[in-house]
Amino acid sequence: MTKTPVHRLLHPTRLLINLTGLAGSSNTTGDDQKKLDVIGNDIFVSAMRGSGKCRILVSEEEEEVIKFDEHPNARYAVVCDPIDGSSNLDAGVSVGTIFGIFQLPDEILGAGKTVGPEALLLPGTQMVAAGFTMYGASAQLVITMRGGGVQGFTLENSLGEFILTHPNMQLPPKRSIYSVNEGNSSYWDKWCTEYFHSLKFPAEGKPYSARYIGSMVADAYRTLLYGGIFAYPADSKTPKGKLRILYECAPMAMLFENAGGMAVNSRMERLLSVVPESIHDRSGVFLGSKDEVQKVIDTYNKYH
Ligand code: P6P
Repeated sequence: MTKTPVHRLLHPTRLLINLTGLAGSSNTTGDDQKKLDVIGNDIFVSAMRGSGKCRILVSEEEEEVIKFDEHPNARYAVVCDPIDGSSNLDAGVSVGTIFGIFQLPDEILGAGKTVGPEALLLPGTQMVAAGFTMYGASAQLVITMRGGGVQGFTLENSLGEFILTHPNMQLPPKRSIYSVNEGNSSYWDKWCTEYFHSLKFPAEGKPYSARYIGSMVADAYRTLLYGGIFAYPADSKTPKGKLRILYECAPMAMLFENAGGMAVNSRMERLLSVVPESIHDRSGVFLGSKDEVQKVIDTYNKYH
């Protein structure tokens, strides 16, 4: 029997055919897991384990906290969405990995000490670093914040290295672009409906442009780059909101605040101050240019 040559087995088409589609399972928050969700999660878990620096890990794809008891003195806790936006994968839409890093208090570290999920029920202000990667058709990016500015790196394929292409990213204070899934508008609160209506039918000036990809990293990156506002409001369909506090809202809020923007929840509270009730807790989110988020707050305050 003739053996199939290796290059035929590894042919991109073959790999792609095998890697798209559903994995036949669902994650902790009920989303259908794509094959790349599972693979991305496995890669992230093994990378955190192998680093020797991570004590516990929260992943969107894992019901429970992952504890690396083999590293009892590791000082960091990591939260991540391994492949955010994966529901769009088969359509070739940019997806990415969102992560946040917390430093654990010394008193809970050391051999024999147990560290549980309660160690991560913290506000995003406690993070020491945050960032996301974006795997897009035009470029692969890493956007990070550690101790101050927001830095953007782009993969230079010929070198196989990430180059600092967007040093100290800063959002413009305003930009007439809004990004929200308008398919949910029948579920929005009255103040929220009025806010988006005011962008589309302004009393003066031109209407805003609408841009919505449905992949948070892609929508957030565009908003970080051009300005405007990204929103996923809590509404009558998702009273707590859809996006997860620990590994979607908080890391993005840290990046936007450090890039001169703002990030609030559906009660206009600073997103970075919100403490999750559980590791997969959710929140409404409005994040973007400072003046644009202030318009949301002003409209909300007319009703409360
Ligand atoms: P909808 C992707 O599934 C995700 O978690 C975020 O990346 C994205 O912003 C949001 O959900 C899109 O949700 O309901 O508009 O498809």
